[in-house]
Amino acid sequence: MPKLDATIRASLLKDLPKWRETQDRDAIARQFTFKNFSEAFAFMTRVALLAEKLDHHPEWSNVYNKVDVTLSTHDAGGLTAKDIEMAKAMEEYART
Ligand code: H2B
Repeated sequence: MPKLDATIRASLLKDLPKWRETQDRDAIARQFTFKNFSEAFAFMTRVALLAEKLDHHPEWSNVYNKVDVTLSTHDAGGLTAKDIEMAKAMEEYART
């Protein structure tokens, strides 16, 4: 899985306005806020199942109703299409 080239990457990130590019490494990050822990954990459960299916796993932490996520492809040493796919799925899951 190749790292995204700069042009494609910029255009894909336009569709993910709530995600920021991290300063220290080639990754994107976002904090999700839910109503309570139960909603946050339900989100994490759905993401976990997808992560296993895609064999692509988020770096994340949870405190009560907040989930902090960083996405990067470790094998590629940076951002790839898999991270974009995962970010879009997370957006979808957080809405529903
Ligand atoms: N997740 C992420 N975020 N990046 C990877 O490169 C990655 C992964 N690689 N999950 C997978 C697992 C790999 O280590 C296994 C062996 O397929």
